[in-house]
Amino acid sequence: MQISVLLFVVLFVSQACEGSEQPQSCVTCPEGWTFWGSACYRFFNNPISTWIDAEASCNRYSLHQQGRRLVGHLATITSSEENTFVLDLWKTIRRDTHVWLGYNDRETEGTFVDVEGVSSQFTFWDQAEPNDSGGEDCVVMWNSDTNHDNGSWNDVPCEYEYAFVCKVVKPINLYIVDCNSHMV
Ligand SMILES: [Ca+2]
Ligand SMILES: [Ca+2]
Ligand SMILES: [Ca+2]
Repeated sequence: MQISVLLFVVLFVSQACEGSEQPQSCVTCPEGWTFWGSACYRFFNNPISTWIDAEASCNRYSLHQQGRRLVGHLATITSSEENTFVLDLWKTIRRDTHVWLGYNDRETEGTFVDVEGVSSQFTFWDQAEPNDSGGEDCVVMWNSDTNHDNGSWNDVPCEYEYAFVCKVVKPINLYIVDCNSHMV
């Protein structure tokens, strides 16, 4: 675990920047991660995991910078554009039918929140979801014939094992570097 965290940090700071004239923001992500908005995203499906284990896996990736530790989490999605980005990225990698997102209603039935306890301003529930069918407290993006693979959301049992998508928020203003020196 220690090694993977260190590797992640090294990869972050070793990315080459575009252009070479002046110090600038680096907006690239480590190999295997994809930058969008102000975060890096990566899908995992080996092994597939329960919601809890998937979140723990995402937590292993973090960036230490200027006294702050930016920890990875299961991806939260706050806009239609972000949902489309995640869906498209997922489709380029593998056609899993379900992928864990960073929301659950384990604390208060019917109130879906992220690990910080915050509700998303954006939701994209599939028709008749969330339905807590038989006790469903964790959220997936799913592709099915009925939703025409549109990446809508469903609540499902947290102990099911699925692929998952991690997100490390990466404020650009924390990451101004001299691109010629490649030093933070
Ligand atoms: Ca419940
Ligand atoms: Ca529920
Ligand atoms: Ca459901």
